[in-house]
Amino acid sequence: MTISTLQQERAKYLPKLPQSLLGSVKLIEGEKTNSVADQQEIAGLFPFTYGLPLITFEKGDEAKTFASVNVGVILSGGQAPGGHNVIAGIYDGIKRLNQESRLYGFLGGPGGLVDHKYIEITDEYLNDFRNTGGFDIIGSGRTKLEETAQFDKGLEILKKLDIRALVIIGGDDSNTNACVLAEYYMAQNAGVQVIGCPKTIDGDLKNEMIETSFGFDTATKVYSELIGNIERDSNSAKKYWHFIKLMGRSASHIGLECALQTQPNICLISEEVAEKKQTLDEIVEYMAGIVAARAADGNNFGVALIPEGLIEFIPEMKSLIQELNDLLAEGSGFEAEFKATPDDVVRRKMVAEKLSEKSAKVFRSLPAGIANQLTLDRDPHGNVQVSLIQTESLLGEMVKNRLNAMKKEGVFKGKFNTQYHFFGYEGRCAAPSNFDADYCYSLGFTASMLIGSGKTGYMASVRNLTQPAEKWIASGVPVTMMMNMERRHGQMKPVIQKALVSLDGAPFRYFAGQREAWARQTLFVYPGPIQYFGPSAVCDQPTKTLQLEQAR
Ligand code: FBP
Repeated sequence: MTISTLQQERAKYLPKLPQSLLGSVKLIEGEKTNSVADQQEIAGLFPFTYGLPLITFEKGDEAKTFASVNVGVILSGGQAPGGHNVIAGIYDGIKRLNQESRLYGFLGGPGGLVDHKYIEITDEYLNDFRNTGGFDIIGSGRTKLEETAQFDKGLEILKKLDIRALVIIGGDDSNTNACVLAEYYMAQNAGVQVIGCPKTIDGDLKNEMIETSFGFDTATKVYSELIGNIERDSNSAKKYWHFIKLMGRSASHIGLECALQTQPNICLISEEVAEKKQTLDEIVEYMAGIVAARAADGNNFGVALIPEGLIEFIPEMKSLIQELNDLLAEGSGFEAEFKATPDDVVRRKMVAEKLSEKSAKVFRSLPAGIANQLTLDRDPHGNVQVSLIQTESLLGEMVKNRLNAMKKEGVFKGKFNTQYHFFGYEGRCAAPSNFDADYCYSLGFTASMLIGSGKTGYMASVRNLTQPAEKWIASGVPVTMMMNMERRHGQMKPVIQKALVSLDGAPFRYFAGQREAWARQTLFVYPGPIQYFGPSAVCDQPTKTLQLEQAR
């Protein structure tokens, strides 16, 4: 395989670990924990893994011996930079426990466990993947592990390979399921520990104990580089408004972080839209107002950031999407009839007739292309696939219409030419930044220490992340601690609480204090590409979000 010169040099990078994990390690048990809400129900559902104590690893004073252990690992869900280093951390960690330990990777995501598809990860195989982006070392997938038949099928192969611990690297849903699996294997006395690792570029798996999910740092730096380049182009040509949709299925952390790094003219935050109960028309009015104000200053150009999940946060769109999800759910009766109808116009008419009056009105008002996109296949969780909906062009078209009307009223005298972009896949497999390379390796290493300590139902956690890596704190957090009960597909389920952008949080408050100036003036910042070698000030900075959240 030919690899780039950068990759050759980057392969030599030795990820940093917290000081506490460098030699022998001591486990400190903290307080017993409670779930963030719904304690009684969750305690009842997880009799074995509820209420476990927090764990911190500290530097130990005596070398311990560990029996060898066979470990399995699964990558679950969307790619995030640094996944390969989590696996490297697990591998090096279990080898540190005992050189005879072995690591097996299940192929193509959780489905690999159920279908018994795996490889053994050896030194030679792993070395080509250290410090690289992507999940191609074993592949990923979105199969949900939630049925006991799947757990039993998985146990067959775990037993066959004598695997005593399984690490599931995933987002909030995958880690919820990891805990359900941990509980089931405990109840079965199966002798298999299950440990989770917090992954997602979306940044929405975070709480007091998980400061950030891995991949968020690298992905937002890649998008910010691209946004900065576009800002500079926009400021050079002075003839386009660039509408940029940014990935993040639900929360707007990515958009907010990129705005903090690049200071665009507009950045919509879905959580604020929901809080203020804004309608689509109000959002369009806000954007058109900024375009007109800049035009009045002679600036017929600008950059607007739009979070991918926006439409689900606009109350009228949310109701519409919920109705569509139910209507088009597999086995709903209507779904088969809908799929058997080839003509889009007829399909839209059929759908509108089944919706409530209010939602039908919204559905009919949408451009045909967007209405079609809203009826596309759902993901395995039954949700609309927001990455397939062109919110950026929906808003661009609507802003254009509004500006045309304003022109007639004499309140807009400028020009409005648009370019559309969607940044998502560009960042998910980027070579991990130093931060993610170190953080991921530390998470994997922490997972192996949890395995060595016989723990199950825990998520690996590494904290104190705005400090140098030596000062990071390696811990284990009981997954049940992060759970609450939520309605999913009509049923109340225990799930890890998703972290949306907090409007009281320091990152949003800082942004809200600056955005008016960023809108009217041209205060773009051009961050440039991620640097892997060079001064620490450019190579090792954590995200602005983390810096603002942890500013003391
Ligand atoms: P995870 O939640 O699995 O980390 O995935 C996040 C994400 O990158 C979202 O930002 C995006 O909406 C989605 O995956 C796209 O999914 P797919 O890779 O299936 O197109």
